[in-house]
This record gives sequence, structure tokens and C-alpha cells, in this order.
Amino acid sequence: MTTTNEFGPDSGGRVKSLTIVKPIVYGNVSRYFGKKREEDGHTHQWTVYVKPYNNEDMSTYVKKVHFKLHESYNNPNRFVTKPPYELTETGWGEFEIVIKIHFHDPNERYVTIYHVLKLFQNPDNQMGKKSLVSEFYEEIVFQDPTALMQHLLTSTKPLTMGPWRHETDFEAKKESALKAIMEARNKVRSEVGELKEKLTLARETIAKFKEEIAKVSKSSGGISVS
Ligand code: SLL
Repeated sequence: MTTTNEFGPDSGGRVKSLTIVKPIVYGNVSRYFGKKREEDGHTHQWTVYVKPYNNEDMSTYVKKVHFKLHESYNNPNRFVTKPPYELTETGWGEFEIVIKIHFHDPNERYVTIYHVLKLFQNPDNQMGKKSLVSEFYEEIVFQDPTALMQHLLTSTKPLTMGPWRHETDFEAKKESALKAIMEARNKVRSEVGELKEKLTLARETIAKFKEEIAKVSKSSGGISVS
């Protein structure tokens, strides 16, 4: 045993065979101004974000979230060091935002997420709606985390501001995806069953033919069939 701090730099050892999963939701909401703004041609206000799927304060293990915007923005590298990990801006165009989540333990590499900022409603979904949501469920997987990271990941507290109400009903999405998977599985199963039956039938037919051929060739003393 060393006498150094339990989670100091020398605790560097990774906790083998441990996997910790942190579910998150990331994406953007956007709102159309209703017209192009005179002074800068901007048409939308948008907010890009990373939030915990469950009610937990991610700042226990997240050091900062880096949102990298399009070069047309002033200071395109934006950093958010505490929850909510979000950034609100205005603009006129869609582009890919690179989101890098950095952790308190420098031995734990940051996680990169690419999100295409969505501003414009699909034409068939427009219906005079001014705001839209484009968000996704994701899981950050910590494989063999360091002892420090294990400690931080397992000691999170609920958010003081209360849980996020996600724009998307991910539970309902999960249900319908699961239902579709089950249906597909049943369909494949029954098709496999049918094909197996056909195969058995084909094998029996082949065996019968072979038998017949063997009989015929025996009686004619000719060709043998293997
Ligand atoms: C496009 N490839 O051409 C994209 C780029 C960039 C959007 C979109 C800048 C706002 C500002 C802004 O909205 N950029 O002036 O600060 O559609």
C-alpha cells in the first residue's frame, strides 16, 4: 500500500472488467423568427445541448463541454463548464456542430459527438410550426475506468433544478422499436421454419430418387451412383 491520495495520479490503475454506462440526450431545438432579421440576415434562434437522460448532475464527472461551431461564428469554440450544458445562438444556416465532452480525470479521453444543427422543418411536417426539435439518445460507455473516474461516475447527485423533461418520448420510441424488432424476429423465424420444411422435403425426395436409381442400376448391372 502507498500512502498517496487514494485517487491521486498514482491511483492511475484502471478498474478491469468494469463498464459504466451513462445515458445522455443531445441535439438542438430551434425557432424561426417568422422573417429574416434586417441587420444580420439571421432567421432562427437555436439551442444545442447535452443533457443527462436520467436526473443526475453530470458535473460530478464532466469537466466541460466544448461546442465547436461553424467558422462563420465569432469565437466558434464555445466551452460550458457547468450544467446546463447548452448554448443558444442565432443564425441562418445549418451546419455540423462538434461536441466534445471532457472529463475531470485527464486519463479519460474526451468523447466526441457530431450533431447536424437542424433549423428547417421537413416540408411535409411544416404545418405552420415555428419550432422544432432534433435530439438523440446516446450512451457514454466507460470501459475499465480509472479508480478516480469510477468514484466520480458512481457518486453523482440529482440535479438541483430538477429532472429534464425531454422533448422526445424515448420510452415510447423504445417500445415501438422493440415491437418492430419482435415482429421482424417472428417473421424471420417463421420463414426459417418454412425453409427448413422445404429442405427436409427436398432431402427426402433426393433420397428416394437415389434409392430408385440404385434399384434400376442394380437390375441392369450398370452405373453405380454414390
Ligand atoms: C450553409 N454550410 O451554407 C452551411 C453553413 C453557416 C451558418 C451555415 C452564421 C451566423 C453569423 C450562420 O448562421 N452560419 O452570422 O454569425 O448553409
